[in-house]
Amino acid sequence: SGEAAPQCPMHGVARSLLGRTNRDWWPDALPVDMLHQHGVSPDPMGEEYDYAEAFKALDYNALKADLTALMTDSKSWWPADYGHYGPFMIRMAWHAAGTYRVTDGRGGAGSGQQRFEPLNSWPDNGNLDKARRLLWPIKRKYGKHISWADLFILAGNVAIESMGGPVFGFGGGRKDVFQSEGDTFWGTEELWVDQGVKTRIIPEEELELEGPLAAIQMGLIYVNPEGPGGNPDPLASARDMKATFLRMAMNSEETVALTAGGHAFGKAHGAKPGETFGKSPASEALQMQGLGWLTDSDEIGKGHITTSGIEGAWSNNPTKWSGDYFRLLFKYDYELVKSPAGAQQWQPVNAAPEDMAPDARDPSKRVPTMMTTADMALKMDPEFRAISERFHADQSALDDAFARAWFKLTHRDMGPKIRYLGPEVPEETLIWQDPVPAGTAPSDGDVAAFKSAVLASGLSIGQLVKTAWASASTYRKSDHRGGANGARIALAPQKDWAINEPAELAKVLAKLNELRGGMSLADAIVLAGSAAIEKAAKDGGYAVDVPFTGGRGDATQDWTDVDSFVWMEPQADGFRNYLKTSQTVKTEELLLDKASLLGLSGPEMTVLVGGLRVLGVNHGDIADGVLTTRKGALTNDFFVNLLDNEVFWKLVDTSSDQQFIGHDRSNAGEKWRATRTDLVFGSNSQLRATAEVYAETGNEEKFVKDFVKAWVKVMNADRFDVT
Ligand code: HEB
Repeated sequence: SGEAAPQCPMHGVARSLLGRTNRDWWPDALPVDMLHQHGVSPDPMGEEYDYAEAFKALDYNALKADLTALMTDSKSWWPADYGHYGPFMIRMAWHAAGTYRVTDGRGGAGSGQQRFEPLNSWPDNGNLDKARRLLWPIKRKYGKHISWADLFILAGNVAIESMGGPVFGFGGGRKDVFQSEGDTFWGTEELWVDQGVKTRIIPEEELELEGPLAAIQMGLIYVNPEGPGGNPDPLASARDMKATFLRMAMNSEETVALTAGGHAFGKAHGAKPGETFGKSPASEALQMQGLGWLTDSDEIGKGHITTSGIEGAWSNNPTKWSGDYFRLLFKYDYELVKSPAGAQQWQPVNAAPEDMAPDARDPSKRVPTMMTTADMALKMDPEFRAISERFHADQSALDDAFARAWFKLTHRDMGPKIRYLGPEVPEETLIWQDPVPAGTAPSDGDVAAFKSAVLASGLSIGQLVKTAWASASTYRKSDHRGGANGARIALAPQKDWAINEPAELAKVLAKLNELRGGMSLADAIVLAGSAAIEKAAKDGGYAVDVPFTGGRGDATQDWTDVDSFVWMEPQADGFRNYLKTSQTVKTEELLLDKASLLGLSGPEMTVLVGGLRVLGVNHGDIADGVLTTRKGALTNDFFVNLLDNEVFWKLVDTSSDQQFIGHDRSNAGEKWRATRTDLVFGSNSQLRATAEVYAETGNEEKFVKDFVKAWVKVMNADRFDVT
C-alpha cells in the first residue's frame, strides 16, 4: 500500500494508561459520576430502550427535510456565514468522526462524545457547541428516534447534499452514551495546543506519535493548520498529515480527497485576536449554559468571528460543491500572510476579482481567499501533489473519492455492515467493513459429534481453549472489529502474529479443519473451546453446559484488509500472560485495557484470568500464574493459591519488573512463578476483593458458572447477526 508500517503503539516514555483526564483539566467540575457507582447507570433511557427499534420508527425523510431547512434558517444568536450552516455542520460531523483511531479503535462518532468533556471543550472543536445547539430543536422533535451521534453525521451528510456535494450513503445505529468515555487516552501533556504544547512529531528529537494517539498536539483532532507547532512548512505539514490520517485509517488519496473536498466548503474564522474570547464550555460560567468561546452574552449575536484564528474561505464558492479549491490552488502562487488574529496563512498572489470569495456577512463585498499550511501540503508534497493534480483534472474522480472517504470516515467505527440502519445504507460492501459471509448453524447432532471428536483428537484442553480465545479475543467494542466470526485467525496477518504461536496454531487449525465437516471453521474454533471447557469443568468436579450459538461464517483473504488488521495485533494479552516487549504502560494496565476493549467488567476479567491460567492457555505454555497442580481442570486454584498467606513474592531478578517467584514461608523454597498480570489480583485492593470471592469456600461452583458466562460473552461479542 506504500504506507509506513505501523509502529508498536505503546512505545516511548513511561506513562499511565489514561494520561491526563477530565479530572486534571477540570478539577472543579461537578462530580456527577459519583451517583453512578456500584452498577448504577447514568443512562436515563434505561435498559428496555432499544435504539435500533426506535430508529426503525423514525420518519427519516421528514428528518432530512427538517435538516435541509435548518441549513439556510439563519438564527440571530449565531448568524450563518453566507446564510448557510452547511459548512459548519460538515466541520462538526468531521470532528465528531475524526477522533477515531485505528490503533485502539477508540474515538470516532459512534457514541456522541462531542457532547462531553474533554471533546466539547477541545480548542480544535471551538464553536462547534453552537453547531450542536442549532440542532437541538430537531433533536428534541425526533427524540428517542434519533441519537445525537447519528444526528451529527446525518447533519453532515445533509449539509453536503444541500450544497450539491456527492454522498455515498448513511447508516444509522450510533447509540448515545450519557457520560464522558473514561477509557480513552488523549495524551500526557499538561498544556493544550492553544497554550503552546509541544508538537508530537519531531524527527530531529526522535519524537513520534505516542501510544494510540492520532493527533499532533493535545486538543487537536489531527494536525495543526498553521504547520507543525505553528511553523508554516507545507512539507512538514504533509508528513504530519500522513502520520495522523494513517491512524485514522486513511491513505494518502483519501486524505487529499477529504481535505480538499471538505475545504470546498465554508471558511476559517480569525477576524479578531482569539484572546478576547471567553473560555471553553467546560470552563465557562453557569449562566453561559454550556456555551463557550464568547466574551459575554452580547457577543453571541455577532456570529462566528474567531475560532482557529485563520481568516477566509478556500474558494470563491464556499457554499457550493465544485472544483474551485484545486482550480485556485494550482492557478495561483500563494504567499505567507498573517490573519487579523495573527495566524500564519497563505494568500493567492494577484487574485482576479472573480476568484475572490464573498464576505461571510455581506455578499456585495469580495474578500481574498486563503489556504492553510496543511492545504498547501496538498500542492507542495510530491505524493499529495500527484493525487491533487489527478483530482484537479478529473472532477468525477474527486466526487467519487470524496464521497467514499467521507462515508468511511463517518462509519469506520460502526463495525460490520449488519449494524447499519436506515434507507440509505449502500448496497456495495467495502473491504474496511471486514465483511464476513453469512454462515449456517450446525445441527445439534453435528455439534455433539464434533465435540466428542475434538475431545478425542489428541489436542489438549489448553490448545483448544487457547485457539478459541485467540480467535474471539481480537474483538474490540471501540470500533466493533475483530472477534471469532469470520475465522480471520486462519488468515494473514493474524495467523502469523507472535502471540498466536503460529506453528502451534497451524496444527490446531489443521485438525479442526479435518474434523469440522460442513461446519464453518469459525464455529468449529469456538465449539472446540466450549467442549474443552465442559471437559475441564467436569474434571474439576462441576459438570456445566457451555452454551454455543452457531452460524458464524468464514471470511476470505481477499476480503481482509491486511493493512488495517496489522494495528490489531496484541502487544500484550494478560489473559494469555503474554507481553511482546516491555511497554510504556504497565503490563497490568494493558490487561485492563484489553478487558475494557472486550467490554468486560472487573469480575468478568478476574474470573477469566483465574480460569484461563489453570486451563493452561499461557503463551508458550509458560508456568507463570499456573497456580495449580491440576492443570487442565477448571478450578479456583489460581485464587486460592494467590491469596495464600504462607507464600511471599519476590522479583526473579531486579533487572526486570515483570516476573516473580512465590516462596514458601516455611522453607523459602520456590513454589510458584507469576507475572504482573497475576499478582495484580492480590495487590490491587479492588481486584483482590473480587479474587477473594472466587477463592472462598462455597464459591467453587459460582466460579465455574461465572467463568462460563464471561467466556460465552467473549465468544459471542461480535455476533451482531444474532443479538
Ligand atoms: Fe477543515 C474549517 C483545518 C481537514 C472540513 N478546517 C477548518 C478550519 C481549519 C481547518 C483551521 C477553520 C476553523 C474555523 O472556523 O476557524 N481541516 C483543517 C486541517 C485539516 C482539515 C488542518 C487536515 C489537513 N476539514 C478537513 C476535512 C474536512 C474538513 C478532512 C471534511 C471532510 N474544515 C472543513 C469545513 C470547514 C473547515 C467544512 C468550514 C467550517 C465553517 O465554515 O464553519
